[in-house]
Amino acid sequence: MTPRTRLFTAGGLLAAALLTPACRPPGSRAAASAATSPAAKTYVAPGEKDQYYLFYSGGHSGQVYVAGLPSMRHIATIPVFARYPATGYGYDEESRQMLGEFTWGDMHHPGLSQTDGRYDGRWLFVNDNANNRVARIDLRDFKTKQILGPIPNSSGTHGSSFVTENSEYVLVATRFSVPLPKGRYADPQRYEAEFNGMVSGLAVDPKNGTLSVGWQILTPPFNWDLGSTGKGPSSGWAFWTSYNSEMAATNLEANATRLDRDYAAIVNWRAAEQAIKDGKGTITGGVPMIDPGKVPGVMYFLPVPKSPHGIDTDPSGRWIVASGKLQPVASVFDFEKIRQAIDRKEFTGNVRGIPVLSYESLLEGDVPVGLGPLHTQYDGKGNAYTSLFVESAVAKWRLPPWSPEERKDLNKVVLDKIPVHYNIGHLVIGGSDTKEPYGQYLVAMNKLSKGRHISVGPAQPESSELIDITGSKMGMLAEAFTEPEPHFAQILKADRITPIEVYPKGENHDPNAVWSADQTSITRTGNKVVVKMMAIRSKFVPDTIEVRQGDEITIHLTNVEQTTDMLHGLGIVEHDMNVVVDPGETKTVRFKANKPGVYPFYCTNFCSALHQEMQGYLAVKP
Ligand code: K7E
Ligand code: CUA
Repeated sequence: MTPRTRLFTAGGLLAAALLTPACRPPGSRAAASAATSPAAKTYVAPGEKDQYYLFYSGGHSGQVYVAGLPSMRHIATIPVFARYPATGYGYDEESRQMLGEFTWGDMHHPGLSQTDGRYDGRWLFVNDNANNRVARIDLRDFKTKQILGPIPNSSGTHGSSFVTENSEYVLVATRFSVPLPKGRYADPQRYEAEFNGMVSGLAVDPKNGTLSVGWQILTPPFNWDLGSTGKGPSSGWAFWTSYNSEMAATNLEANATRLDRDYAAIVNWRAAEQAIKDGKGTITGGVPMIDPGKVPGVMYFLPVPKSPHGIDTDPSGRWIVASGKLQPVASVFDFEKIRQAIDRKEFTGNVRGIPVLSYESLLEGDVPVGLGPLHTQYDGKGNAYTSLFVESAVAKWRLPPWSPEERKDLNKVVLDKIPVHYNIGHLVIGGSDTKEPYGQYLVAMNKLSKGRHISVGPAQPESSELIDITGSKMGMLAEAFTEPEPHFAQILKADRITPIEVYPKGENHDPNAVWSADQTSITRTGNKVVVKMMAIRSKFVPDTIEVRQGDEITIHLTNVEQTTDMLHGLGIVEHDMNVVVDPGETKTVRFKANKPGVYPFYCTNFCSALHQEMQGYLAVKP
């Protein structure tokens, strides 16, 4: 069924329910056509599937959550920066090595890979603000494949993950500044002189998505905030806002709000790439770095409203919208004018040799959107949607060109406002950061839910609300509760990707994989014991492992199933160990048999009628 007929059918079912007299308050107007009721628009009947993926960040849980739209149902968790026993992530050798010494991450902004300015469905990149890392999830199997970092010279990788038009780079800017290279001590009193921020271009291998540090650009110690990449006329450029142009080191609440404006960075990333090729960088912390005060053409500063958060490029690539939390406006800049000013060298001054552009002459207009504007998204039909943190609302407004009359009073281009619950941070429209937004749904990601749910005690969830943006007025459709903390999200059309559900046996190149009982083995070399084990409904082979206390044990576990949804786990009692193997997958675990005794192991994924019988013993002789 096409989505339309599916919704219509669902609507028909709902209509029947809604028309039951008991469900309708006395005196209410006849129910609007059920097909257009909010419930019908989000109803995905049992057995039916959602139209879109919503990939939202799990904040300081370190994970990505996957929900379906329009149902808002949570479908999967993709562990990235923290252990996750549900999928055995962080227990096997490969994922343990990826996690390294860290047990958590603070994920903020997922970014989908792009080809020609459109989502290509290959990878999802995510950042870790706490431990300065960026990770790549492969959408072929929804698994984390790489964690890059801690990135050299980079502290607080909040201003990422912004993907360029053809996934040449994932761009990253630092929230914090530190003395460089990292590990060097300097008195925080000497912040302005000794501390620096950084913009990094992480190169993406076009074949397999592998990330590496391509180049870095040294910046003054401003606190870089959100950013976006260019397209069309702004192709090859990227933008970030910042706070703390005062370069204060303490009590930022007061000390970083003294001046009238902060700076946005306008970065020509193609010029940065070229400068490195031309040998204009210096190697710092092992990676090539450019000082933009000495290499002209790489970075410019544009004054923007005070304490801005988001800066978002529209789908045409011409309009750049920055919002200052402390001013009730969204400032619109015309990139074509910015480009002309740069070409004509129309600068009002410089900061550490980095040219400053003129706010007044480049501003297209300050749109009075409301209180506490943070982020802006686009529907591809000329409209912009800005989240209002203080006002707990989303404002819909129209991008330029504006008539002379509208220019006189830009209230005229503010078209609609809808309340959200409560204190919205990010908002997302599918494809807003591409050339072709889907323009059907907007998800408001609210920071507080304040008891709009049955009580769960003091630790309350966040709330996310689904808003219909197909009409002239926005329509509230549904609300879902999410764990801390969905900072940002990406929406992808479900039919854009076809993930695999079984790892084909032919693609398993692990030399320790075993596919039948006669290939399994237990081999001892000195005090090292290597077990090649297979899991199949409903047994482990071998199911008894005899070792001596102090032995180092390596288990290569292969799930020989080639059937979808047939997972097995291996949990070892009192050994803090659990791995899960998907069909056709081999994973390796390594541990020391420190304690004498007999320890049962068992399958942790309910796999069959005899799942409970899927168990064995690790026998450790003293
Ligand atoms: Cu929560 Cu983008 Cu990190 Cu805004 S951030 S609200
Ligand atoms: Cu295998 Cu349960």
